[in-house]
Amino acid sequence: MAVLGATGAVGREMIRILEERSFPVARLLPLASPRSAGTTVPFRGTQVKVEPVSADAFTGVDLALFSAGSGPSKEWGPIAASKGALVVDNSSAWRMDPEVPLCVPEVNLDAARNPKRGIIANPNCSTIQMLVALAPIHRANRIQRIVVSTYQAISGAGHSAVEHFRAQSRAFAAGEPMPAGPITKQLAGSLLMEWKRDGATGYQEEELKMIHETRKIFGDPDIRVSPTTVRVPVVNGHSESVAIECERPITAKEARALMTGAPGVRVVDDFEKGVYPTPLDASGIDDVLVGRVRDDLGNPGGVMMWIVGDNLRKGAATNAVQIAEGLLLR
Ligand code: A2P
Ligand code: 11C
Repeated sequence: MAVLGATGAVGREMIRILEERSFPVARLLPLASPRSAGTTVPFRGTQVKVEPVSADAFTGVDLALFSAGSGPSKEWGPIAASKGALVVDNSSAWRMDPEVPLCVPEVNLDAARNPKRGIIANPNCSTIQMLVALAPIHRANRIQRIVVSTYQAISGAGHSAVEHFRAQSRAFAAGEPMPAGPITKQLAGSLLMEWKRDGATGYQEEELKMIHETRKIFGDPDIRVSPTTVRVPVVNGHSESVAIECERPITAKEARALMTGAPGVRVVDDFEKGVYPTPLDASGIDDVLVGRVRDDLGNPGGVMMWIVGDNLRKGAATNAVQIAEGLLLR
């Protein structure tokens, strides 16, 4: 079993989760760029050597989890698949390819069976956590419209961005000048919208992903999704303010009942007692946490809620491992 991007924020989490879930790995092959030559990653009490990715590396590999970015996924996905590996790819490279399933196991595992190209795509973290929470509602009363604003943690931008944010935060607290690094502007003490911009629509790519991925995963080209994505000064755990409208009017009580006990969802909601989920609550666990479920006073018949998830775990690594479990182990 290979993990491409094994030294990155998501790759490290993938290896941890394989160990945590006792995935039946006969041999782990951590792959990265030649820059990582000589490094090791911990797995089951030993240090495993990281190898530079190459075509030969995939010989004999049954399953390959990829999280090295779109470029390496485009390059190595078809090569790994041609050598017989099933590829679960966490980048955006293959998500909208009609021959590549885009899968959240709680929502559409069946769509991922027998992938034509031997590649299955893992959705974007902000899409995954939103759809895990909304799927039980959508199944009972089709959601027609979603308005979502995100509050996304810096770990979504990778390992070196987290390091830079920590340095920015130290400088901010000390009143010193901001250190240079991969985050283009100051995040400590501020908010940013620095995803790739699509001039034609005026949307950030991160927002377009939420629109198009939701349609593909729900198998509903007509669902209307209106997102605004924002980076907040949080290390890990994405949060989302979500308003929905369904085919028939729905109440907060009904929505809460549908989500309670649904796979992968935990309702954490007692507003009067000050109980609602935070990114710190969601960090390190796999369930998506939902709170502040309330009737939408500005749009009667609709419901609003707050959805929080660990973007590195359920938003990336856990979802990829669950796809592999669902297809290979069951
Ligand atoms: P490396 O550490 O050798 O650069 P993150 O998302 O945290 O930034 O991590 C990205 C991961 O993807 C790292 O493991 C990185 O390896 C790997 N990676 C980036 N570019 C390539 C590439 N061209 N080939 C193989 N692995 C890559
Ligand atoms: C972020 N959601 O938080 C991004 C990271 O398409 O898989 C993941 C990007 C993707 O910046």
